[in-house]
Amino acid sequence: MLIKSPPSWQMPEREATPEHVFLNRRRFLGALGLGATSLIGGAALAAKEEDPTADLYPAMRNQNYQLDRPLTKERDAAAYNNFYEFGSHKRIAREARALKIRPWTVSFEGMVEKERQVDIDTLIRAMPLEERLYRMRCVEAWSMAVPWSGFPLAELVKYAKPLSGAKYLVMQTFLDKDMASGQKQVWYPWPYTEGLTMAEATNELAFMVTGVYGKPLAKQFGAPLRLIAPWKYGFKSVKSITRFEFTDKRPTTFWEQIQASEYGFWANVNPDVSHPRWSQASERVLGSNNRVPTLLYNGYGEQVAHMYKDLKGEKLFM
Ligand SMILES: Nc1nc2c(c(=O)[nH]1)N[C@H]1C(S)=C(S)[C@@H](COP(=O)(O)O)O[C@H]1N2
Ligand SMILES: [Mo]
Repeated sequence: MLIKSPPSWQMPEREATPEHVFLNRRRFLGALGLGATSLIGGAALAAKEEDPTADLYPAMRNQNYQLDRPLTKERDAAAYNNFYEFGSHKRIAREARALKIRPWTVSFEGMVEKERQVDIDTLIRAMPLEERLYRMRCVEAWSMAVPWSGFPLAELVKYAKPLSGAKYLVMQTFLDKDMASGQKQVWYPWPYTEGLTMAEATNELAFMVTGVYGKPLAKQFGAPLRLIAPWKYGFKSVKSITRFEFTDKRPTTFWEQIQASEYGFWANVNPDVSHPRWSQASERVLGSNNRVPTLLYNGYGEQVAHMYKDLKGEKLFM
């Protein structure tokens, strides 16, 4: 694969987000009399207006998922996002307003009893919505703690009726380069593709997200449907999903195709396994300059470590 320029998030965070870019933008917004917050507020409002499931939020919080740190403020989490379909920088909320989230169809394909498509609102209303507080750790060594709303991925797997031979669940983002200008960058292997083993997909922590901060998902977070696998680096948590495929072959995922030696299939969080170009020992908490130690499996070992016990010769932490 020909790579014209390395994706910015392959660099350590301080290089990926040079301070001057951020400051210039702040100054620009200041000159317009706009704070970053008013832009974000606008994006969140737009998502809400268009969303026919808005009445489902806030969903009831599931108290089994507690945090060891304060929640990240909405304005911090909503103003610092990776969504390469709309550009390779972090202030993606504005560009992501081009994402059209209705009508939205999701397909179930491959090794299922019967392939079919379902409208997103029918799917969401068929699922048991709840709210969970999760930590989320990006491979770039920043993190946040967020109240996601959604339903267990295991419920979607049940709904899709996979055949017993299925070993992996592949999840893909939409493909529409007229809507998402980042997809005109032909050196990326669009559409964004991710995958989990069936054991991972049906693990209690794997969560299909439809909302955040007590509202339908704002577009920059990957509306209307995205994965959160909180024990893995953030790039596994694919946004704006349109296609689920059950298969017995392990998929090659988006970042794995770009740079397999740095972003593998498993990508479980581990402070002791460095990225080839930076340490993973600690993380910057969004909205502060605090660094905190990174935890094995992002602190979710009790729920997930058993899945990897007998896997030999796999790069589980890359
Ligand atoms: N389709 C798609 N999904 C994606 C990405 C992306 O660029 N496109 N970025 C990933 C990365 S690197 C991270 S860290 C998380 C960021 O999620 P957030 O913006 O909600 O924090 O989304 C992941 N899912
Ligand atoms: Mo990431």
